[in-house]
Amino acid sequence: MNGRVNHMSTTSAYKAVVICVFLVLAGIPVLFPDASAEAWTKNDMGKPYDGNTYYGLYGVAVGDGDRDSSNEVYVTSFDDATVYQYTFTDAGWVSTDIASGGTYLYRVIVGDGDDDGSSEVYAAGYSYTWPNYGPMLQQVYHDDSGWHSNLITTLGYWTVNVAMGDGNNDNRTEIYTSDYYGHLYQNAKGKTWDSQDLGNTTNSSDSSYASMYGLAIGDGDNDGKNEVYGSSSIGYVDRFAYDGSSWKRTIVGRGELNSYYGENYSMIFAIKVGDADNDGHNGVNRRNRTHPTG
Ligand SMILES: [Ca+2]
Ligand SMILES: [Ca+2]
Ligand SMILES: [Ca+2]
Ligand SMILES: [Ca+2]
Repeated sequence: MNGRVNHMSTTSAYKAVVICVFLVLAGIPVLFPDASAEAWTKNDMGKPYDGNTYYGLYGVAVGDGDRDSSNEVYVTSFDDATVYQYTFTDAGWVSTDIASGGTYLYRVIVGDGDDDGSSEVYAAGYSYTWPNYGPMLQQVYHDDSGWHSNLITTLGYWTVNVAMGDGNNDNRTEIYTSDYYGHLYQNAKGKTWDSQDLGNTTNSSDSSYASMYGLAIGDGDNDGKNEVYGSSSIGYVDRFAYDGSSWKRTIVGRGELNSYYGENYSMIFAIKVGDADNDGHNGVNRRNRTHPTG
């Protein structure tokens, strides 16, 4: 009996070491709270749909998506292509199906993406639903009669990320999407939605190796104006800046080149714009498979 207990302890310790090593290799900071720190409690909010979980939930966002002055949690399910709202009630977390329409849903964000003064929910992915095959940026909004949704764009191929902000410095909010082929798109609401291809990260017009998985908006070069930043599977960090008449792409950095497999396997999966080194200036922080880099 003792031998079995000891064996399990050794196995557990080994697993803990393996997990820590994996997290470090994956470039994810591992934070160990000190003993006196307030403890976080993990709550399972429940699975929002029945049936098998094959791919699970891909996107999560917090915000007042239904315009009732309280925040909720919004998630996108890859399994059933549905946007769910989680609301906290006296009985606990309750999930509600608020939109279906695509086939594969990656991301969800909450905010005033159409710049009309009220918040909405935006989901991005790829639609195999006739007649709207293609990339999907879907607006989901709530009014007195319930939830409604609109398809915003059909540009590009397989929308892999979405961000919201004033990327072109006209004092209005737009939605920026990036796709599997490395293109960046701007989706702006005037009387109707206007979607434009702002450029791409690869010399070839479409490359499945160039997927622009990282997307961020901010003043990364500290000139007092916002830009849109993308990072891609081929390892570039790109700056897309609007000068008042046209968009220009500048390469601001590269990740570590995979010396064995080359550029096409040098992915930078995520980027953020912010003052990570607390020097009062913003920078672009990128994360690839092995190292977080400032
Ligand atoms: Ca709300
Ligand atoms: Ca709005
Ligand atoms: Ca703008
Ligand atoms: Ca700037």
